[in-house]
Amino acid sequence: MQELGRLEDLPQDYRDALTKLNLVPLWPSLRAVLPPGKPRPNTRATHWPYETIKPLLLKAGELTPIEKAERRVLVLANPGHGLEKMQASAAMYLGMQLLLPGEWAPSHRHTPNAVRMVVEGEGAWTTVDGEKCPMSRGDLILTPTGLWHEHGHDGDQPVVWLDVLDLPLVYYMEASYHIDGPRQEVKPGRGDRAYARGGVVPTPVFERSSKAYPMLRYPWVEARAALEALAADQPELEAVQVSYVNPETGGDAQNILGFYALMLRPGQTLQLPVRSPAMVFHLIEGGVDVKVEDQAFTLAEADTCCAPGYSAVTLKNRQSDRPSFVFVADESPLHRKLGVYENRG
Ligand code: GTQ
Repeated sequence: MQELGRLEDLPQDYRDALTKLNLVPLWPSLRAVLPPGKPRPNTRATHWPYETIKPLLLKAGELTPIEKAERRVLVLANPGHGLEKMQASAAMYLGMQLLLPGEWAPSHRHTPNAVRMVVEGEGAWTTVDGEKCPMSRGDLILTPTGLWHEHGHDGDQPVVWLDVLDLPLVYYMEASYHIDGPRQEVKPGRGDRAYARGGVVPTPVFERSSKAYPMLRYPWVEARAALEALAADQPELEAVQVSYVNPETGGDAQNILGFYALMLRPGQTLQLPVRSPAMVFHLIEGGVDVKVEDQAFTLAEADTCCAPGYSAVTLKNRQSDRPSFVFVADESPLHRKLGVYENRG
């Protein structure tokens, strides 16, 4: 590959003349912005063990009242991007959020899409667009772009959940903002009940729902049962995985990030294809070894890790007698829509 000229090769007066006119020579930076063969991601494979986060999150509960936080979150920041950027990957943001009994995180709406994966505790709820969604371990709750959402807690133990947002992308697009609102009135109707069974959807007098987001809560009991049924039906199937989809369209549940649940059979080792989108893994149940290129992590329950795009990822169930269950988030919908999606096998 041809060595290109460096900035230092140019006379200083020429460089100064360019700078004054807001001009930049391309060739000294060409290889950096178009590296050979594959991207050079800033995203680093990173592991955030829950046992290290939890005491600090509970401490935040003592140090900072909810009124002073609005959202009491410790952000899982990727050191490869710089911690202050608060990003797990190019497009994904991760945060662990704590809500204490009786607390309320007031209603707002914003342009980035969010989902919540409930980590522990019972009795909390998120009201999204007037629909009150109970939060139980492993449940996935969507708060898509523009929809009002607030969190409350009627239980007696701390509740923790993982927030996954496309905030870094929307912020980069200079399209990120929020609006505060009044407490929502809870409306009748629950998408998780109306769409409780796969394969059939509500069709009152032959009309289907035109809602962009007809289902806002995906109960873990249903996703887990779907994985168990799939594994039993197809004993030869290697990747026992389901996607969280919009039940009206069959398309991705949200526009930018994709969400999946994966079951690793007892003792199974699963090699994932090398694909362009970055990925996040959060362990719902079991114990899993994760290898990302030459880095290795052991995920305990409630641990989270990320892998950059274009990397070889292998997952291994550490349990030989029981399955393990992993929640996966990735940037596939974004890559596919933009036409840059790649699967290199
Ligand atoms: O719960 O609405 O982690 O607005 C970051 C921004 C959570 C939320 C985050 C948010 C929220």
